[in-house]
Amino acid sequence: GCGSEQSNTVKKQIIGIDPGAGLMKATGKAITEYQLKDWELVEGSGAAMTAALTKAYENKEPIIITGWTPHWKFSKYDLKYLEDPKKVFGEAEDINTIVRTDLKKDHPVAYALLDSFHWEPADMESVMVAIQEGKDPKVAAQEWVKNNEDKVDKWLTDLQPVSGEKITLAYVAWDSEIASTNVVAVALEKLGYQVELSQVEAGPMWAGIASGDADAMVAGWLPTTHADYYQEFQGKFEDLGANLEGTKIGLVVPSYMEISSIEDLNK
Ligand code: PBE
Repeated sequence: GCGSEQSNTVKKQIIGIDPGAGLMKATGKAITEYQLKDWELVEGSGAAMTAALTKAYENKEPIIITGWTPHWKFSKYDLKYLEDPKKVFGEAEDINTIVRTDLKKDHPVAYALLDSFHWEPADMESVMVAIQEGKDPKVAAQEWVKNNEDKVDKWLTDLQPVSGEKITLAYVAWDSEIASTNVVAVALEKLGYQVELSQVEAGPMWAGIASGDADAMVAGWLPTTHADYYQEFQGKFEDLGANLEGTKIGLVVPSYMEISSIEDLNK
C-alpha cells in the first residue's frame, strides 16, 4: 500500500476506459492470468480515467489505472507502470495508419499524405499536453503544424493540392488519437481537403474503414492491442504501416504507491 491506513481499505478496483479499447481486453486477460480474483475492472472512458487519476493524485490516494504511452499524464504526474512479468500487455508496439481499400484510386493525394505521415512519441505528447492545458484540439494541432514545418513539409513533398474533396477520418476519443487525428486533419486541409472527423468506438472505427464509411484512421495499435480487430477485418482495409513507434500499454500507478508489479495486487 501507500503507507497509510487507507491502503487497507481501498477498493480493489482498476480504473479502466471504454470497453472497446484493446487495453481493456488486455486488462481482462491480466486479471485472469495473475488470478486477481477479487479485482474489478471499471469501465468508463479516457476522460473519466484521467479525472479519477487527477483526483486521487491530488489527495495522494492509491489508484490503479489502465494506462498508455504516449500520454500527457506522464508529463503532468509522477507515475510508473506495474511490472508485467507474464507479458500480458505485450512489448513496445507501433501505431499504424489504416485506410479503406479504394482510397488510393479515389483520393491519391490524401493517400500519399497518409502514407508518409510519421512522427515521434514526443511530438504526439506535446500536442496532447497543449490540449490537456486547455487548447482546443484543432488549435493545438494547427500550432504544432506551424511550429514543425520541416516535418510536415516532408509529408507533403511533391503533392499537388486538390480543391475541396472530402475526407472522413475515424477516431476514438483517446487523448493520443484526438491529438494525432487533428494533426493529420490539419495537414490534409493544407492540401485543400475538406476533412470531417468522425468520433466512434474502437470496433466501429475498424468496421467503418472496412465498410468504406470512413476513409482512414491513424489509430491502429499493433501488433497486439488491436490484434482482434485486425484479424476480424483483415483483407477489407489497407495497412499503410507505422506512423509512430514505441508505444506501451499496461497498469499504471502513482510513484508514491509502494507496489511495483502486477503480482503485488494478489497479496
Ligand atoms: N489505447 C490508446 C487504445 C489504443 C490507443 C491504448 C487506449 C486501446 O487500448 O485500444
